[in-house]
Amino acid sequence: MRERVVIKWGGGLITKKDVLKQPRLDVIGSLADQILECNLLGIDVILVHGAGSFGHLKAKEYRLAEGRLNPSDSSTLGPMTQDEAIVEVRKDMLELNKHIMEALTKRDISAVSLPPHQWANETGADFKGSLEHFIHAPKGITMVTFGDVVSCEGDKEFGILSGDDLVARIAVEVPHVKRLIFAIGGVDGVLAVPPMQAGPDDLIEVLTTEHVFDGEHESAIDVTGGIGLKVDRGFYVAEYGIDVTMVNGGHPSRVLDACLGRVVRGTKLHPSSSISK
Ligand code: IP8
Repeated sequence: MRERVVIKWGGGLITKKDVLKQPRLDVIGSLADQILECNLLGIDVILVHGAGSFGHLKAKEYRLAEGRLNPSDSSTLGPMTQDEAIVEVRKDMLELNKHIMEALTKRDISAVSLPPHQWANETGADFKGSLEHFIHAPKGITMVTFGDVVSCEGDKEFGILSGDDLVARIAVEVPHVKRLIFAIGGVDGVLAVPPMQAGPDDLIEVLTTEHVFDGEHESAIDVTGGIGLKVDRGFYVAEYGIDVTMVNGGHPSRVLDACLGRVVRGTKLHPSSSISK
């Protein structure tokens, strides 16, 4: 059986996060080159991408992560209803996903996209939905999915399923996954101090659960959990003996090195205990 890696492309890496629906096509192209390299070296990739400005801005405006609001709260939102906003955010995410699928197919990478609103429900690390298509993906096929608006049980009705939750279940439940790589934008990994104050020595190269790190989260933009959620889900995965590394995706060769298990500038997550997969 070929080795598998799960890669999360952060939304802040592949889009301009503060400008509505602006993809970084050059970055997406270079990251797609690294997936091709992985395939040529005999590694199958499961790719999960974040939302960036294709998801978070409207999801924030219409408070989609909170689920269905009562009528008095929803009258304070923008001109659309929450239902219209769900349709728009799903459409926008499909548009971002299309850019990614185009970059992959342009490089002759055979890729299949599985939008979560079609197969997943509930939010958080124990979201529901069968991973059979990921498990049974034929050799050489890159399976792709992404953060999305999904249905939820009960009064909540809907919520935001983050790509960070998707990678956690996928890495643990799909057999033969050796590594999980978070390719993030703007930083080399997890930093000990806020990015604006950080120098090269402030990168935490090996992160343990005891570490104090700068978990600055752009809650004005993000509806999901920022670096803190990645670290949390990363430790969950690392406990199953899977290598988890965060690298600066602005240096695509680091993503490839991390996928191959080479020593790379970034943050490796060191679990406190281990569970067999
Ligand atoms: O960027 C969020 O996914 P993430 C998905 O992976 C939406 O956390 C639609 C905001």
